[in-house]
Amino acid sequence: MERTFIAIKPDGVQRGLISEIIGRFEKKGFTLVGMKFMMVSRQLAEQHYAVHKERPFFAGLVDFIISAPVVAMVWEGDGVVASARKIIGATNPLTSEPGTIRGDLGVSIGRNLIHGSDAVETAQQEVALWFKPEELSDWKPTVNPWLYE
Ligand code: DAT
Ligand code: MG
Repeated sequence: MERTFIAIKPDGVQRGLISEIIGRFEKKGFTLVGMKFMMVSRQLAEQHYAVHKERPFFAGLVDFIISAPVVAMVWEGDGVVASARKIIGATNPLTSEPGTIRGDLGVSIGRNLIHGSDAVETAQQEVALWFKPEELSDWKPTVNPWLYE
């Protein structure tokens, strides 16, 4: 089944929003298959955001991501990559729709609370970058027949 990489950024952790954010994915019906609370090394942050390395905000973004712990997670479910992006909302919280995580909880682009992989292929790369295979649990919630026909 499809998997995506989700990370609660340092602002979400510092603001006490971990349970609020995790709860949205849990209540939706997606399955948590990996999670760790961690300080991110500069090397990992630079690798994760390598696609943005020429952008003017890159240095500040990396400094921000390593400034406090993050909650790194892998979530599983049918269509989870695109659905998680919808749950997260547009990059700038001021324009994210109400009802999304960023739209409900944030006010600025550099403090937008959460990362989510943007495509199935990116998700596979990010899961592999952040997690060893043995850190992921293959399990099927007993509630699944009530979520999937
Ligand atoms: P997203 O996180 O929605 O996938 P992105 O991949 O374009 O957005 O950018 C990665 C992160 O970089 C984003 O979550 C916040 C930061 N960022 C993006 N554009 C920015 C900008 N113009 N100024 C400051 N930070 C920015
Ligand atoms: Mg992105």
